[in-house]
Amino acid sequence: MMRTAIVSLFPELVDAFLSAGVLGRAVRDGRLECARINPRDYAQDARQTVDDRPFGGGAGMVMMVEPLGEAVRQARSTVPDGAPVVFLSPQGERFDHRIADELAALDGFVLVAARYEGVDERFVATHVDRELSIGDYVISGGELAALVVLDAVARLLPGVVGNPNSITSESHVDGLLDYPQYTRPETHTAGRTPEVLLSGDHGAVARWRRRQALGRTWLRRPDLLLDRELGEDDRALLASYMRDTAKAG
Ligand code: 9D3
Repeated sequence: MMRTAIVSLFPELVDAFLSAGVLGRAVRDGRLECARINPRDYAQDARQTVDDRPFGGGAGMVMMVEPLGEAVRQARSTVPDGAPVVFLSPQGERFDHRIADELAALDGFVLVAARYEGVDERFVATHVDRELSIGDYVISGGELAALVVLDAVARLLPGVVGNPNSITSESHVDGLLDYPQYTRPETHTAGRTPEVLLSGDHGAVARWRRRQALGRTWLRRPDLLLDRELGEDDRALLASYMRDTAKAG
């Protein structure tokens, strides 16, 4: 069982994702636990203030160190000793499959989602072990980012995604994009299903899929091929795809 916690001013946003689909089942099956902690509950004044104006001036508000820090202290009491505190922030290291693997190997962690224009840097200095971003664009708060991380990690936990093969052949696990998929009907005005998929020749299907995965990765995400060494079979499949693409192009 992995024990996590999310610190957020909008626990109801988190709840929706934790009750549906793969994450919901992981929680119901007892493979994942996620406590929700609201910094508002740790505000120090009667008005429950969690943000204030930035020293030095400027637009927007900054989350105060004390409510956030107390919320993290509470969150840490719900996860195993030594579990890291992960702060979702545009200044963080870019989240990817490798980091998801690292987090999935732990017995728990705390995710901190911020709102407003940022948090008091002293909170980061004293409570945060790791800072993660989900990409180079601006979103309105850390909740979506925390849920992206939690979803990607939960899928890697044993038993969470039913068929273990659907994990190993999945995009980015072996560093390639997915091959194209088809279901009924065989023929549609938008096109016919490739004959090989209807042939019943499992070896031919596997080779076609691998060739498509390699070819699409080469066309759409060549960066993914640059930092990996292809085996002899993969090189032949990709060369064949490239020849066909040159002919068709
Ligand atoms: C970068 C923009 N900031 C300076 C003008 C203000 C700001 C806007 C929105 C600061 C934080 C946020 C809220 N974003 C996150 O909390 C966040 C985030 C993101 O915006 N992009 C990618 N990954 C992440 S992780 C958390």
